[in-house]
Parts: sequence; C-alpha cells; structure tokens
Amino acid sequence: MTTNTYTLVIGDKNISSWSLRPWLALKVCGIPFAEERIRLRQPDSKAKILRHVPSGKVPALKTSTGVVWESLAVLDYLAERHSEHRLWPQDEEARAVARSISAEMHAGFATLRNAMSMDLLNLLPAPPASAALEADIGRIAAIWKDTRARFGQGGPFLFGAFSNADAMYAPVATRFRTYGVDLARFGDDGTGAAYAAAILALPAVAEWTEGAKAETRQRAGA
Ligand SMILES: N[C@@H](CCC(=O)N[C@@H](CS)C(=O)NCC(=O)O)C(=O)O
Repeated sequence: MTTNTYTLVIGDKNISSWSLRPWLALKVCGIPFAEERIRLRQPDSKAKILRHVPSGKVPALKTSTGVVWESLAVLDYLAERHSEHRLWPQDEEARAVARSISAEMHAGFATLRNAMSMDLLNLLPAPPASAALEADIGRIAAIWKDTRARFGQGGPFLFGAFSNADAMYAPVATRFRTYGVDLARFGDDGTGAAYAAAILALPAVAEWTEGAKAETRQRAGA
C-alpha cells in the first residue's frame, strides 16, 4: 500500500488543538504525509477549508480515495490502515478503555476547551475558577491516573506505548502548561504530571511547536 499520498489539512499550529491530534499520530508512527495549512479566524478560512472537506472544519485527511474528517475518525482510520503501529491497544479491555476515554475527550470537556483554549506558545494566567472547569480538570486527572495505573506499565503513555488516546489528550497537556494547572490540586499523585511531561517531551510535539513558532514569525514579517 502506498502511504505517502496523504495530505493532512490543518489549522494554525499555535491554536488548532484538533489538528494536533492526528498530526501527532502520523508523526509518532512515521507515516509520511503532506500538510495543507489553513490560517483560522480569517474571513476566508471557512471557504478555504470547505475546498477540502464538507464539514468545514479541520483536521481532515485526504487519502488516495477520498477524505476523512473529525479527529477521532481520522485516528480510527489510521489505526485500521496502519495496524502495525497499534494505535489502539492490542488488549481488548485496554482497547475498550482507550476508545472510551478518546470518545469522552472528543465529545466532552467543553468548559475546559473554552476556558483554556489552546495557545501553545504562551504562558497565560489561569482563567477564573468555576465548578464546571474544576470538574473537567479533575476528571482528566482521574482518567490519566487510573489509566496509567491499570494499563501504563509498558511505557510512559496512557497505555504504555503511544496510542490514539495519547493523541486525543496531548493538547490537554499543552493547555495545562499554558495555564499553569497544578494537577496535585486535583488529586494527582504525580502520575498525571509525569504523563503530561512525557507528552510534552515527544520529539513530534517539539516539531509541531517549531512549526507554530515559524508560523508566528512569518506572520510578524520576521
Ligand atoms: N469535532 C471536530 C472539531 C474540529 C474543529 O472544531 N476544528 C476547528 C479548528 S481547531 C475548526 O476547523 N474551526 C474552523 C471553523 O469552525 O470555521 C474534530 O474532532 O475534528
């Protein structure tokens, strides 16, 4: 199978958390792809995205046969097409939990996503505390702690080796850094903090971050 015919349509690397998810999975697995970057929050952003994908949202993966959209569907597609990378854990129970927490991320945490929107390159003050925000952060701390304890023996990620679940939660690690979230306040015994550090230490995250810096420099005309 030819795999270098993928084009991943993404938004700005500083702010597009949904774009980071499949980009990271592709990079960590070493699957070749081209990038099509669309600047978000511009008058013509929507029209430009719609040229590639009918949902009008990024990310979208253009393949040799069509287009796949919605971050979680793209990750599922990659897991299926590149099964050798085991983007979903092999163990049935672990795989069920990985799918569950990934779906929970995809469908939920709206308060956290709104109050702590991704701003990769910046360090910002924590937003005003609210019960809903505390509940979202607490739930993520619990997911990370439980998953690492139950399935994480084989490596530093949620299920040991890198999986689609890590791709889904990676932008949360950057948000916690941006907004200075101390997970210890949310019942973390250090497991969640170590997990977030492992995500941030991924060479692919460094590469994405360099891309975000390059985009910022380019826009500043430097
Ligand atoms: N549920 C979608 C969310 C995608 C999404 O909201 N993408 C944002 C950028 S991070 C977007 O395309 N915004 C452009 C717009 O809505 O016009 C997914 O999982 O891919």
